[in-house]
Amino acid sequence: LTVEAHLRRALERGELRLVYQPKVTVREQRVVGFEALLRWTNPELGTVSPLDFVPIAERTGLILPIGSWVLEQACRQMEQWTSRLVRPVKVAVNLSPRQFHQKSLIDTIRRCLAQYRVGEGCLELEITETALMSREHEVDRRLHEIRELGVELAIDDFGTGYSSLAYLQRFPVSRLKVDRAFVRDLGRDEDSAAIVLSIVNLARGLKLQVVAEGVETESQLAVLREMACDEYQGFLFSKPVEADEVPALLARAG
Ligand code: G
Ligand code: G
Ligand code: MN
Ligand code: NA
Repeated sequence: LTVEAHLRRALERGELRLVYQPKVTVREQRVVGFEALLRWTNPELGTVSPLDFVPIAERTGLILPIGSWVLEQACRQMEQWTSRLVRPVKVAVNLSPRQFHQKSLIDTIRRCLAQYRVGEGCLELEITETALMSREHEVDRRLHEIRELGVELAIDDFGTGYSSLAYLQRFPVSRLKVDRAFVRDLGRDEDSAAIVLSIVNLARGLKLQVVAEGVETESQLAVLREMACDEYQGFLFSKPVEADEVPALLARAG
């Protein structure tokens, strides 16, 4: 069987799951939320990276049922955590470009929010900068539809898409996520530092939160602290963890 054929059956066979990577404040290293990340383990193929299967899912349209499952699974999980914890847990879910434009997306989100107890403003959707670059008018309308449901929006992989900065002013987004390619060379390469600093300053000027991705070392974190970047994700604090490890991570925070 091809990877595509395996992927076609992955959902019904229960081979997909979500793991969660904490988002942490740069200043106090307090956990403020999690990003849900899809994992696929197949009996024949073993563990397949989303870098390999998400593009196949996107091309074949399988990303639509899979993406709906991801949204629902994240909301179900938030409800479970909320019933066990004192404070509600914020979770960000990645949306593929195709999912973002899918007609039924708004109904799917609405159904998830009706079915599960998800704290106010606790669901966030991450959309890549490149997904926002075409069909400006439709994109703008779609972003507003999502915001009207009380769902927050983040621009993922920011800095890689050459999008017009003018859009940022209009789009109802709350966060920019600095692509980890720029973060990787912080402390070693002045150009990367210049780019990250401009994104942080841009975000501050537009009153957006800014999150650095892929922080692996104390020296990268020190540079981000110097720049007054708001939040970070990365192996330095924690790799993505299984759902049942989330309560302990929240306890470690603070
Ligand atoms: O978790 P990891 O770093 O291996 O993810 C690799 C890529 O796969 C990232 O670009 C990430 O955004 C993407 N990805 C992970 N989970 C999902 C998901 O649920 N939906 C979509 N569309 N992309 C995802
Ligand atoms: O594109 P997106 O931001 O959704 O990608 C998230 C991906 O980044 C996940 O697959 C996650 O496993 C990966 N990731 C998270 N933290 C780090 C890190 O510190 N270093 C590296 N190399 N990858 C990371
Ligand atoms: Mn992401
Ligand atoms: Na990203």
